[in-house]
Amino acid sequence: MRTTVGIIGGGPAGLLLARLLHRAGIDCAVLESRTREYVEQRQRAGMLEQGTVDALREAGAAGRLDAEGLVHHGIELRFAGERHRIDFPALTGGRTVTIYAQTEIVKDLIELQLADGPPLFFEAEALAVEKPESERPVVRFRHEGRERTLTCDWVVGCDGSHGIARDAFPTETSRTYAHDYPYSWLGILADVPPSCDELIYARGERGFALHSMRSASVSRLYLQVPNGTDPGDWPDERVWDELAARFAIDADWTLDRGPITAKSVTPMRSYVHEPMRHGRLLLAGDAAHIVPPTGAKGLNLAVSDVRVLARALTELHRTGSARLVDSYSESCLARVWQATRFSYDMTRMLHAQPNGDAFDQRMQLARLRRITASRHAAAELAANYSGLPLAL
Ligand code: RFL
Ligand code: PHB
Repeated sequence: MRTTVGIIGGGPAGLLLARLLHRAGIDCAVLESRTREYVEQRQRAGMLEQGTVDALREAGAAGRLDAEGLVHHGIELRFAGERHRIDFPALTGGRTVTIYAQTEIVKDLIELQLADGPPLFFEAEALAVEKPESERPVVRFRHEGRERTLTCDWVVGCDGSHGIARDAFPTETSRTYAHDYPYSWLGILADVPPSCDELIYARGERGFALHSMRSASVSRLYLQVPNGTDPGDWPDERVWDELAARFAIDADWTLDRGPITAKSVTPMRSYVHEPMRHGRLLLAGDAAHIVPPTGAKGLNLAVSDVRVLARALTELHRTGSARLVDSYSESCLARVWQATRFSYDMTRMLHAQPNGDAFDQRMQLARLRRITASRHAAAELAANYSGLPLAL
């Protein structure tokens, strides 16, 4: 098989890139190792920056997002028995964020892709990228029990944190930076209307909790738990009791309970792979970087990478200029490190340190009090959360 841009991975990064290239008249193909059902059900992100919504609109993939997405104007911070609202439009000159599940973005993009191309192969597992330094890099993959090859002008690794594209980067010129946090998140989906209009980030001695949502009738909630936690040790009653205790604030507020339909544990990690390009192989999304979910940045970063990359490949295709392809890694990494810093700061400020000392706790409270007391500090949080501008 032969294509111009071979894309490994049919998550949000790979699917959106395929859409943007297709609209620019660039030939591409997507290889996805899992089944369609699996990728459409994988529960993950939900909070979209304005730039992510704009990118999906540009790709012609925002019909349902515009109809069903929930526009949010702020978040609530809860700590030390207090609640404080961070008002995004007032602090950022009008920016908002939107709640729309990653599962729905993936469904929308797959439907478009299967309707009018480019080709998307499920259960097509990439095994290796060969000759990335050459003019014609090759992806070796397994599909329907046979080993096959896809010869490309460019290969893009959108194959997530466990992908294989990174393995084709030479160790001498690659560097990885990683940080593991001493806690995980237990996430649940529940068939119950959210107990709040906006997301609540709650810090307390029992640990962090987050109240998010998927729709007017489905809630998404998270609890900080120790690494290695087995979801089986958390029967529904225990989850709700713990959430209620962590969000408890005053008699006016109660957490509504309902049937839990999904439960899973995710470890928290920061990871950056530099550079994001080697020869004719480029990385985008979780394949190149992971952030802990506290700042809601992972999916948004993946979309930003893909926007920059689609513009770069389009310019190359139309004018022959490799200027934007050459600056791709550097321009993405500047934004990636800012999101890595913000996610790290939010995570450290809101989670209980296992065996944390009293000094750590006072530092967390001092940070939170600075944000709630100073318009300047709140504006800094709002600017990062709602999304820093995309430098192109
Ligand atoms: P994905 O979504 O992991 O997709 C990669 C795809 O590549 C496929 N693949 C392969 N295909 C072929 N051959 C191979 N050898 C392959 N190896 C892998 C995989 O099957 C998969 O389909 O990466 P992508 O596209 O870069 O997207 C990144 C996002 O999924 C991720 O950053 C976010 O989900 C992170 N995240 C959040 N991000 C936000 O912006 N806002 C949020 O509110 C938010 N909340 C979250 C999150 C992630 C979470 N978890 C579970 C990690 C909440 C959670 C709990
Ligand atoms: C979610 O809705 O899944 C979500 C929202 C905000 C976060 C993380 C996850 O910070």
